[in-house]
Amino acid sequence: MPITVPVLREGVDPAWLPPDAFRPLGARRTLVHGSGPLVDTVHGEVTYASGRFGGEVVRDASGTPYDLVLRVADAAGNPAEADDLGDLSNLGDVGVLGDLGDEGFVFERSDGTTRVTASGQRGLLYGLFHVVRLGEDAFHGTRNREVHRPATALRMLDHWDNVAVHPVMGQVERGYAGGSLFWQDGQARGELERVQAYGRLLAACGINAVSVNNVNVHEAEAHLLTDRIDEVARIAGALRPYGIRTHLSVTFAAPIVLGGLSTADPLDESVRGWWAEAVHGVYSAIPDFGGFVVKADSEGQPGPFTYGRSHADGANMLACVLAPHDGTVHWRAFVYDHRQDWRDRSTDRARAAYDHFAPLDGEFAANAVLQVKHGPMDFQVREPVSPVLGALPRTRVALEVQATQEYTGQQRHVCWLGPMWSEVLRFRPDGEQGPVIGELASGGLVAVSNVGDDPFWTGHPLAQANLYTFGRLAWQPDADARRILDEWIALTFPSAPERLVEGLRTVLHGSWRTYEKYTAPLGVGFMVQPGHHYGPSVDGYEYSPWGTYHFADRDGVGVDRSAATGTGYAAQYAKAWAELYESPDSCPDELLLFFHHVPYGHVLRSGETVVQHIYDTHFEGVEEAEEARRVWAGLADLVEPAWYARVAERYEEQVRSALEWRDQVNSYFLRKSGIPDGQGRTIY
Ligand code: GCW
Repeated sequence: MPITVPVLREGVDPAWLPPDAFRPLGARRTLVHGSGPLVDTVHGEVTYASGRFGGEVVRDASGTPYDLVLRVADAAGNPAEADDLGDLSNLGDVGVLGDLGDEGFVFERSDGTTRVTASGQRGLLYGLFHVVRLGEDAFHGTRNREVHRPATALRMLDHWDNVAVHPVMGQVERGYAGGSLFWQDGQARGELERVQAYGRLLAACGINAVSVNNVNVHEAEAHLLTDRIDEVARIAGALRPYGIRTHLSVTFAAPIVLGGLSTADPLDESVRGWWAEAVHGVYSAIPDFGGFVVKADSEGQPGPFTYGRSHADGANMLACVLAPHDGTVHWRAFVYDHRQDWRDRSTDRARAAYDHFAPLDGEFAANAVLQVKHGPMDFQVREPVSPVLGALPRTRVALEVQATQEYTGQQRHVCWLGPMWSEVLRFRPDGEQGPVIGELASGGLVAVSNVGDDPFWTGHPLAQANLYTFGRLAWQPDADARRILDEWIALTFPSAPERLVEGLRTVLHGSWRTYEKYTAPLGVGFMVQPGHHYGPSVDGYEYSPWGTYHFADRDGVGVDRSAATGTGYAAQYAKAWAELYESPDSCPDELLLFFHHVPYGHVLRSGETVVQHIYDTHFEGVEEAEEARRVWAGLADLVEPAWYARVAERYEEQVRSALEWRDQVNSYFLRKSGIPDGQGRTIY
């Protein structure tokens, strides 16, 4: 039976799956071949599109020709059932299908027929969305066989959603798109059609896993693991038809909080027994459950340190009870001292994850994944790539990025993060040789979701591009981010005139660098308002316990992280990078203040002094934001009014906020340094 494609309530934006994106497919005659629940999903999608655009869907191979054949075949290239598809000779190559795995597919076109052949049902689903992405191009000419398969098996979104509204963090911690898609009034939503539609959007960009609750696990969320697992099961049921496995964040103290035990010591037999029992319950309710996400010994969350145990002990205990069920534990590496004394210059938060985890390489179980933030601090607009990602060759490592724009404009500013993520994924920890991060992240790619129950999903409609880009980069980490953006534009705005396509590219392509220009300079980070992290406050975190300092004084600014005179962080990299970062002369400009404390008159590699660079980029950043606002205004006639208006309204706020950033940062450095702007512009 085909599934029923989820229908969005009036006013909810279809994002990158507007009905028109299915027009080319929906006008054709399609054979869907194979069986199983995800084939039913594919069948449902084609039925829906055909019903809308006058095509036809056929389930049994009878009669030819077809415009499109979507089929699941076995590893030998044979269709799942004997039939007379008549074109198997052209599949031939046994090896290819054998390598496809459950998620890959072969795409080809000859003799007027387009064929997607997968060896697993998930592959068929991704093949279907490949056809949707190609649009009319999928149905013309001849195409040699292309093999598509994801670089990594786990492409995940973590939701920091609270079940009950948190007094400080609200419903979604660091969420800028309304309430939770999953939880409302302290429980799982009764109506889950939108969750299913979310799964559909995610499948269309290649995401296959979702964690449904905050890694800061409060009382209500803790119970999801045991007595409230049926609520999670309902959500999992809504995501499953689109090939998405559900994961849960759990508290390390669960045996105490939920089980009434006196300890959560990972080496204690009763603790292990309690977890095994709990996990058994989870899999009884959700047989394809993905696993746990754990934030332990971090920002107040409990962890193995309490019992004098290592993080490998903690992760492995959970891995062990999950293993019989094919589950995975995602253990976060975000462990640092958040109660630091700002007077203490010997402690460097940037060092913490490496210092904690590098020595544990080789100790983690096969189904334990170490989940590492892309930078050593915390999702700043510019950070070096975390040295942890290259330091544990015998550990499965996952890369974690933030699609939610906590430090990058909170979905009030346009900040397309594709170029930043690409830079991280292409980074070679060993220098010239060796694998890139995109290859090293064998444990998967994870983004903190930027989605909520807002009608546009992401608050700022243009932030949809971040979610889409993440999914596609997770599938293919070396893909060109700009090509992904073009795909997003083509899907979101089918048959968009060139002026719209160009306008969207213009406002998105450079938006990350624009944001960087008017906020914290040269990799120094933070300078945000404490707590909510929106808007400028240059000294907001300067005397805080969070380990986030810039050390500006009358002579200079920046953090000395060199091995020779600083915290030694630079030495956590392999030789090539360690040497490059060690000296202010070779350190890349954009990271200079992350690695060095330099005088304001220090001349950058660009030839400009540090203070003049700060002034110039802050003026430029505001000009670029104003220019983007102007470009957007010129697209008013081409974009649906509500969409247009939401973006236009956010541009007003972005420009206001950028000005505030510019003037506070520039005034601060003028007052500290006493060095006037070389161009004589007004600084307050
Ligand atoms: O970026 C910081 C956020 C916290 C978050 C933490 C983390 C969920 O400010 O809100 O907590 O990172 O990644 O655990």
